[in-house]
Amino acid sequence: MRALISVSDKTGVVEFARALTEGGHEVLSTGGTLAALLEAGVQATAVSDVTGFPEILDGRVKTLHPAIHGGILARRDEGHLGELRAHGIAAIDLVCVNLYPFRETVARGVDLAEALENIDIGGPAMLRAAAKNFPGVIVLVDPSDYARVLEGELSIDERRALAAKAFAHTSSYDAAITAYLGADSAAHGTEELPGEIDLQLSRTTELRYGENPHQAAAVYRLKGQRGPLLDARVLAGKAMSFNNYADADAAWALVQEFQETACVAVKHANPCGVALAQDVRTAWERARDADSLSVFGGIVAVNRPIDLAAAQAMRGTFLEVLVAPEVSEEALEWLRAKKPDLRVLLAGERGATTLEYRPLVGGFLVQARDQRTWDELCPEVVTKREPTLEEWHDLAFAWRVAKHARSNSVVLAKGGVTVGLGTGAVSRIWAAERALLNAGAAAAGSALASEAFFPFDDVVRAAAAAGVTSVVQPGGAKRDPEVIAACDELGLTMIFTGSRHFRH
Ligand code: 93A
Repeated sequence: MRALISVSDKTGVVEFARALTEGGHEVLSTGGTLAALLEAGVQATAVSDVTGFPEILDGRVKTLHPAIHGGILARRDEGHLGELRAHGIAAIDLVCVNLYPFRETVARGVDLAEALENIDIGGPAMLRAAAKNFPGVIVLVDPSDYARVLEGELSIDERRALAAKAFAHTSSYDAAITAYLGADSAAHGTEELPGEIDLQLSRTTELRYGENPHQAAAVYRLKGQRGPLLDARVLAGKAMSFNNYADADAAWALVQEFQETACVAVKHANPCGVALAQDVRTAWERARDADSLSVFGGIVAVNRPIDLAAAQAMRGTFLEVLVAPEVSEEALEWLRAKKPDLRVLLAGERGATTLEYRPLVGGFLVQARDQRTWDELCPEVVTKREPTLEEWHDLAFAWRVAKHARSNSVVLAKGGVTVGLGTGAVSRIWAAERALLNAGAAAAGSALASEAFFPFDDVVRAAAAAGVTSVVQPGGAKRDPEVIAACDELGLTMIFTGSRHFRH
């Protein structure tokens, strides 16, 4: 067997290569890897001896050569192998590659030139080539898989699983590059904000009062702007209040995060129960039961039409507002008759508003809205244990909720429903303790999301003690290594998103 080894992370590579050569296999290697192997006394051939071409352009081109890619990509049939022979190319049966540490490099805050230098091109090309040809080639991207290869022959299913792992790796690598380049172009300075904002406001709706009865208030529209609440149609119920608008806006923004049928219950601008389900009635019931105490007087948003079954399931619960994309005629008739006070709203268009304004006495703070979604992130597993598929779903779900909760927020979720929420806390551990207390026994097996990083390992320790099994957070704290070590010690899996979502 001929193995090509080219790794940036050199963990375990000397032992692996030594075992291969002792087993009578040939090892080919690139500059740094070759040097490490030779220094450890392991026999290996330089890739440049195979290609007959030196590494050029500071290593930008080292393995990008037909002698390498032909050897990896040839089908193991007479036609392709004959073609290899005709060109004097030997087949490569194992590709062991891990990539330039792009994520780690940009996390250090390097300049663009250094970031670009750390975009690996040859590595992903070899990984993808080997993974495409997995029936004939073993592809290794993770040092923890080296041992298995040394144990003996791999089944076709095992090779296929390794190929899937390689593609997952290159895809997440590309996502990290995309996020970096995209984030860079979305200026971090204020250049993209206008120097002067002409706030042309027109009063659209009178309100009885503001947040409290002694405060005057009305709804104003920014000239030319649209919005789900600004343009909502009130189909039934009492007049909307100031707080109803604020909470319904928050509920609608959160429910829009989900493709699946979802229901969000909000109190005081914070989610108190969020759930996914097959149908809108069940989503409502699950969101309600997530915290049946807090939902009293709640503001509810769903992302599917309200049907009669869903409306009737709201019977026993006092609600202030219901926002939906549509309401069936019979549901509306029933709601008007049975819950005449409930404000039933059809949300308006989202509009193209990209800025948001926060009050500052005498002015506003202005910022670009936080429109980053889960799908744009490139989560990185930082613990020894990888999340299971269920954990991935719960982590993504909990993260979406945490993004819309007031900081500090910690969200626990399991099976597409929140089981505990700690929101608007002045310390992260208190947010976590609140969420864990809320969840009680339901914390067992749940996923925990935090909208900002953990300064200490206290949250993961408290979470693990309550039975939480997976964690998502941005990462980036000084003590990340301690937090990761605590997770490994406690059997938790944790992912870093690299993206913080404060909401004050
Ligand atoms: O600069 S590259 O994109 N061009 C290449 O042709 C190439 N071939 C392998 N980077 C390339 N690699 C990468 O070099 C591998 O993915 C690996 O991360 C690294 C190993 O380099 P060395 O053996 O010199 O430490």
